Amino acid sequence: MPPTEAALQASFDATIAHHDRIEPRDWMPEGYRKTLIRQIAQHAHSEIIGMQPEGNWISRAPSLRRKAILLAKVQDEAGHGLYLYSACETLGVSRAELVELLLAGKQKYSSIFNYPTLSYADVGTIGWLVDGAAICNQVPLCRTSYGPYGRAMIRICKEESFHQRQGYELLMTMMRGTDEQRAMVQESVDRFWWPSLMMFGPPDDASPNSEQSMAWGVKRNSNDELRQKFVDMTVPQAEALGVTLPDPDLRWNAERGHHDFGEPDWAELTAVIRGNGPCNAQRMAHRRAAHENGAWVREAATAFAARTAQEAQR
Ligand code: BYC
Repeated sequence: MPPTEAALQASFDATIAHHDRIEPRDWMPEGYRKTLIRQIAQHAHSEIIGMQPEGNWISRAPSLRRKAILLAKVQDEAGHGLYLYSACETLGVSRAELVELLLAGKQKYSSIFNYPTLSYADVGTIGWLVDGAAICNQVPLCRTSYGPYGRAMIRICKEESFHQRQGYELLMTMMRGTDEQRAMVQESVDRFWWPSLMMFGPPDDASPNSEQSMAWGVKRNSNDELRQKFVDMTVPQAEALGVTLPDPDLRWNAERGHHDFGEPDWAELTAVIRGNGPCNAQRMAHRRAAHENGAWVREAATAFAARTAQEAQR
């Protein structure tokens, strides 16, 4: 006799309680599957759309060395998108469907990629702050309860750490340069600081998904916990770099053992998520055009696979 739904649920609950992994063929509640598809797809789309702001500078890199580093980083992001789409496909949805959902505006991508990159210093700042925030958020996801997602995150995190370091090294080099270069770095940090804090999502009391996602072990920490960790990690790095973080309320709180910091503009995050950030329309138009221009590659690959299969049968 097949196990009852209650027995399946009990076995799922026990796996979660033991911090063991759920694997693709295991029974899982529909809500868990939907939450994973939502989060992993959003993450995959973020990696792919995240290639645009930095890709914008590949042809204008200031040296061969910088160009090689930036090319490698942007290619890594394409790879991250592919690992994540593959992890998501194990949940019974195809990559083509996920891309359609993104293009139809039914799935999201990270707010951070809706801000423009105005100078080469932004390549460094994205590495330092955006990849730094990504690492804070993603290292705990290596222990997420869904096996394929956790395993994809391990590899992604290793590469993110190279991304963070190349950004910091670029900014450090610029800070050792001319007054003009130092001013470029400060101006870039001023623009990216608050949007980086928003990457962690809304505050815990306004985060509709956190409670259930944490109960399922999909998320291991709350949005505010990770935001605090990021601020604590970044302040000494900013001091070593010689830049000021644009927050007058930022100070060490000895009692809490953490830095206090100002409130991000949550109305701005909501607007950007709803599609009204500075670059949303541009990012989606570019993504749509790339998808349409790549149609012949998908068709050719499908035809080739069909012919190879036919020949193998013969
Ligand atoms: N931007 O209940 P909440 C990268 C949405 S890639 C847009 O707290 P949750 C990189 C949220 O989806 C970085 N939307 O949600 C790549 C939800 O809407 P839905 C991407 C956001 O899921 C290239 C609603 O707001 N990282 O690092 O519990 C180059 C309510 O939020 C944002 C990931 O995707 C946002 N910032 O927590 C360089 C990490 N924040 O879906 C770097 C994996 C919230 O209900 N994802 N929303 O319609 C996560 O850890 C979680 O999904 C989040 C949000 C912490 C982002």
